[in-house]
Amino acid sequence: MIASIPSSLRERQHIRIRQLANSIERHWSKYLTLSPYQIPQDLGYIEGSLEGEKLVIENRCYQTPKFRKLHLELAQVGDRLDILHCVMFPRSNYDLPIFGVDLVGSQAGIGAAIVDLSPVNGERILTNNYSQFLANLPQIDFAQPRKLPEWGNIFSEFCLFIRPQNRTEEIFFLYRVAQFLEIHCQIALKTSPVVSPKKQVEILRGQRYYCQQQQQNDKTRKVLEKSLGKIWTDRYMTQMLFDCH
Ligand code: BLA
Repeated sequence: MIASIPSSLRERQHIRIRQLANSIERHWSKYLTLSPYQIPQDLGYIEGSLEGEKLVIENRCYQTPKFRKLHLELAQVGDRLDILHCVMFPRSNYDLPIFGVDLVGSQAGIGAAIVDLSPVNGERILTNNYSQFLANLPQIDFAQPRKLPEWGNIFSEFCLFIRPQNRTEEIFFLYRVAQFLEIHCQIALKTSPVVSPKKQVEILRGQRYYCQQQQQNDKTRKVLEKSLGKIWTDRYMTQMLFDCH
């Protein structure tokens, strides 16, 4: 079970971020056997304000028999930007995709909402069980789909990247994330380890590539650099957000 420590930051954040964080943790405690995860020193809770605006980051991490790291991060920049970032990294002896979600919101609304189950096996395609479930989800038409940046070649054909137009679309997005999580947790529970060492090497290489590409996200880097500086940002992006084992 996840200890119900009240998160001060969460209570101050955009309601959809709060709701999504709660939903992710509900799925994790319902389906997975969570153990503590050692967060690198000084990177669990961060406050920085080098150039003006204050940045606060709260991290929660767990591991399970099939996932080397479940990471939920909540961040706030001044009183203008709220961010939720979540990645589930499978252990490299499981042929499972990487679940990732990013929600960036302000008082004006949610500007970016992205969720995916990204394949990292040698072929970089989702296994049949995933693609069948995902293809069978009822279609939701969002008014403003967004274009992926170049480094986004890591995402699957089911990646959803939008700017929600209103409350209804925000709620539909959260609902879709819950469906992705539900599918992922249920398939992961039934998945057996990969025995072929060659396959494991391919999965590891796929996870490394995923991390390398994500580290190229200049929008994330810029937000962090402004408050933490270059050295901390580099350390944070390579050791906390997208570390590759
Ligand atoms: C975009 N991410 C962004 C944006 C900001 C951040 C400010 C721009 C929003 C916009 O264009 O409207 C900031 N995201 C952060 C920060 C953190 C964070 C500071 O996670 C953490 C401290 N990013 C991820 C994951 C995915 C992801 C897991 O961390 C996907 C699964 C995607 N974020 C992602 C993409 C964009 C984005 C694709 C758009 C980038 C672009 O348009 O160039």
